[in-house]
Amino acid sequence: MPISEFRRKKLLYVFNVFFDVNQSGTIDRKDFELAIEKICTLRGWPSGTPQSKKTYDSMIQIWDGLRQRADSNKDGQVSVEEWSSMWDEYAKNPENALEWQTQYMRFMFDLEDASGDGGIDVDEFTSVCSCYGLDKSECTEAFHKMSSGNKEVSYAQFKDLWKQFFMSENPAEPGNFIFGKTSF
Ligand SMILES: [Ca+2]
Ligand SMILES: [Ca+2]
Repeated sequence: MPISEFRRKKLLYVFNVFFDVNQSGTIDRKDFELAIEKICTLRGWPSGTPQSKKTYDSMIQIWDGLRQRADSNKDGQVSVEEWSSMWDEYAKNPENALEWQTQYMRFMFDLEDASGDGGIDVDEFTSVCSCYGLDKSECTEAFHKMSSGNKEVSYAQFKDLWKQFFMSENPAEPGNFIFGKTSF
């Protein structure tokens, strides 16, 4: 069965905003290097600090995992088609997520939970999403929709919302908002 228009839009959005950082039309290592820079600048972690090294190591591991699984023609680039078919597989069986997918989910949660107290609040969420170029007021609205009006989102809740984002065909479900966009 082909991927529905709604799910395709969501996958393209994550591809364009969170992965293809230099907007070249494909994902490669350079995009990850740019994302690392963005994150370290946002957090104020100069290169050489343990936090910047940890960010670098996690992101490069995520890239290696993504590349190994999705870059089927081995050209060092992940295309929109390779990306979409990989997430379509995930949606069929999210309990069997690829290692990099789980690692990325955890990475994003830890990044957003800047205070490290185990919950993401609206300011934490908005600061990370806006560093990827998203509009702050839309991120704020997206947070309230994903948290269903609660002040914080825990990791257990985040995991469920994450799964919903990639699987849901229902635009009203809260998981659709975890990447800071309010409509697709
Ligand atoms: Ca790119
Ligand atoms: Ca927090």
